[in-house]
Amino acid sequence: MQATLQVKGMSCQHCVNSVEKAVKEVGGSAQVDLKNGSVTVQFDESAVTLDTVKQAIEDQGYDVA
Ligand SMILES: [Cu+2]
Repeated sequence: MQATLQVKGMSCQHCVNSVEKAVKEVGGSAQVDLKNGSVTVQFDESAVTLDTVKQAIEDQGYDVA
């Protein structure tokens, strides 16, 4: 599944790396668009839920809309 999330608080490459790494750790992949403050995530729904992906991003200190 693919979803685009609005994520608040990302401001630099460090944030991009943190978010991408966090999503990777739960088994998905993420593409961050800093300009739009959005993150497009892709993951296998049979392995991980959207909530888990969101939580992984929030655990890094960002707000997921
Ligand atoms: Cu940053």
